[in-house]
Amino acid sequence: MNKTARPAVLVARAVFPEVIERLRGVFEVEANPDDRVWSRAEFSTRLAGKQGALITGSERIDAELLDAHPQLRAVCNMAVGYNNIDVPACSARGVVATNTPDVLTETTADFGFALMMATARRMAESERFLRRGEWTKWSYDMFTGSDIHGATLGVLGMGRIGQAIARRGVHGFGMKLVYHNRSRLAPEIEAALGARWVGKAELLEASDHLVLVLPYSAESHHAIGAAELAAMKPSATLTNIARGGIVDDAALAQALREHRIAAAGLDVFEGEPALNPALLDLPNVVLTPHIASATVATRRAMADLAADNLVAALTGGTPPTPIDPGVPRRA
Ligand code: 8YV
Repeated sequence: MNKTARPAVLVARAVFPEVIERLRGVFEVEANPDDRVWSRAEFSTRLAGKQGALITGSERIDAELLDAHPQLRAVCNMAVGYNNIDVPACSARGVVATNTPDVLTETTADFGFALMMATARRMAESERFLRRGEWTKWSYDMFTGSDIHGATLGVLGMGRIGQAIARRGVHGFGMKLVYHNRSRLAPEIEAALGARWVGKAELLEASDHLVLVLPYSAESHHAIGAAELAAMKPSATLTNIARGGIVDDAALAQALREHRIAAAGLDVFEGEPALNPALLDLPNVVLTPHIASATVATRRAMADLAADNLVAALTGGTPPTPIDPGVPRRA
């Protein structure tokens, strides 16, 4: 292929150098080695003349941006969640939008389970206490938490990651499982997990440990707010590894302060990387910076899959993981 005819692509955030090198073998690549989070205006300026973009959750793709860049043919997200992409707007314009499902399922489930356990067993709070030099004696009730084994695990959003967390709870820790999802699991999967589908109200009431794994959308915005928190057991924990905005963080901070639930584990926040300062002052919340998929192997697999999608989309191939498989391509 004539070098000047190679498609031009933008890689919006820093990523494994090997992945950039591979893309340079196929495309003219503009990368972001300093990993600055570009403003929307700068992102748009850099998209000029690009046929494709490898993006992350930090970059928003909407109708206005697509209309400003009619040459754009593919946006490949290095994430399974795609609430940063207006998929119908892409499909309507023949722009292929892709995400990275499957490759992060088990890693993200490991983290969700670990965060739930850290929350229930007060690991972060007790570690801070120890580091402050406050550990002077054993006490029968020092950092007593709640059990995971034998407890009732509640899962809101029973997709791939929800099911992987459920497997850990049921098969590894003998937990009972209740879940709520728009569509029920196939009967054989429900049977294998001993899973009970319940309405959202019953899920809130029954869960000892409630884990949120649903996609963010207008419908799931503040799915957990003051009323939902009030319906939970005072001994319950809440873990959010899905998206900020699914939980009303201000209402959660208040519920934690008033011990209306026991504790929370949060990997995602409304308006992240900023977070509600009220959360920082609370002892009974474990806070992590959106790292549920962050193992070296999984981040590499996500980057490789995003690159596979970009290469296929712009070289006449079939992208492995399109979000909307039916989209006719922009010429
Ligand atoms: C990403 C995620 O790290 O895949 C997702 O949906 O939330 C994370 O795995 C993050 O979105 C960066 O793009």
